[in-house]
Amino acid sequence: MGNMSEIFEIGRDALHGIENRLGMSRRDYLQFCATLAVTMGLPRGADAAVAKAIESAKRPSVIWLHFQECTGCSESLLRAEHPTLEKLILDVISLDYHETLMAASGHQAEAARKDAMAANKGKYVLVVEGAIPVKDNGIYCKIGGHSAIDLVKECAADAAAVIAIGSCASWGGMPSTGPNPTGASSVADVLGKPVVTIPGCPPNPYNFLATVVHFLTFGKLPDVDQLGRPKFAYSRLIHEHCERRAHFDAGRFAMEFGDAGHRQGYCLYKLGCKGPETYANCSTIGFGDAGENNWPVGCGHPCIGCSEKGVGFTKPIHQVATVINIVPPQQYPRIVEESGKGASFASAAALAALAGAAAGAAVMLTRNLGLSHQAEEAERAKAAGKSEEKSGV
Ligand code: FSX
Ligand code: SF4
Ligand code: F3S
Repeated sequence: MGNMSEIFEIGRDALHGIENRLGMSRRDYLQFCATLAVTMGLPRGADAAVAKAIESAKRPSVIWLHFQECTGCSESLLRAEHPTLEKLILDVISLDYHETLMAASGHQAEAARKDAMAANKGKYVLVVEGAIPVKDNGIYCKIGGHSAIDLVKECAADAAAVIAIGSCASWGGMPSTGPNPTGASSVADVLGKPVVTIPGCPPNPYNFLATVVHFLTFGKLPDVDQLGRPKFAYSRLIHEHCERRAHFDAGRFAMEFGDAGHRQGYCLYKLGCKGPETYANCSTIGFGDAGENNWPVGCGHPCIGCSEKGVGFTKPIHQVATVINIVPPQQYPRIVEESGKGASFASAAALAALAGAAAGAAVMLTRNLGLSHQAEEAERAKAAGKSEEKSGV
């Protein structure tokens, strides 16, 4: 924990208030604030500021719109395994309009949206979940008689901040998969201005919560990259922090689901893992508070790049990824020396390093991965031929 004196300045009464509100102990609450501060990449001591902000800041009014999507974003926030996450989300924001959660329907629901917008003009946060169909004047998604295009423009006009949650709202996501018959588009494209995006299908709830808490703590949204993604969560490739990375560097790959390599937790690159071209923190923070390794690759499935525009729902799931950034593998020790298996990744790295500069090495490595794959295929064909000979087929 960071700056204890600042934390105690928050005051016991205030913390008791939090304990009652959230039904969690002071220790758990402070630990939670520390986790959020770490998720945001904030320096030591910032957990105190986070705790103070959550305790004292007025809950921002949030208007949450749903368009073309599966509601997985809301589900992932509210069905989180961590019992306090849902409580905290509903405690730090005032969710004044959310079509799938509110009890009101029809005219009452419309009135709730208008009232919340009027009462919090210029101060509310607009969260958009789902893509917006723009083809044929937006007739493919209408709520209360209004097209998604009109609704998002109306609600964004007086918002203090707009957050696109999930890949659908961030860049079109699954509904925009070719041939994209409805013209599913991102919030930024429809509004014609950048917005904060939290892609992922669904995104990690902590990334949303950390973004909102940043807004509460510092009065502004976090720094974002050129795609509007908070840098604290999306500035690293999944591949950079993957627990299977050592296997990648050592050239040990699962070749088929259920084969020996797959069962031993080898790298899933050759099964199409898009970790090498997907920017997200899935490999470091995991999902659902259900323990370590609770993320796609941790569960044995290749990352499909669900958060990355141009990768998720665009590239075939089992097509091998483009390796766009390589930390020179010669920095990593070999794990195991296997002979007679064709060029390993590490030996390719050594050759590439001898051949020239790091950039050239990256190209060589990518190329040699293919060669390594071919060599392995040849080995397998040879082995299969031998066993056929043995069995007299
Ligand atoms: Fe679903 Fe959200 Fe995917 Fe989309 O998440 S989990 S289809 S990103 O908008 O509800
Ligand atoms: Fe992990 Fe995928 Fe990279 Fe392999 S390719 S190290 S499984 S992110
Ligand atoms: Fe999605 Fe890949 Fe993360 S599939 S959840 S970006 S590991």
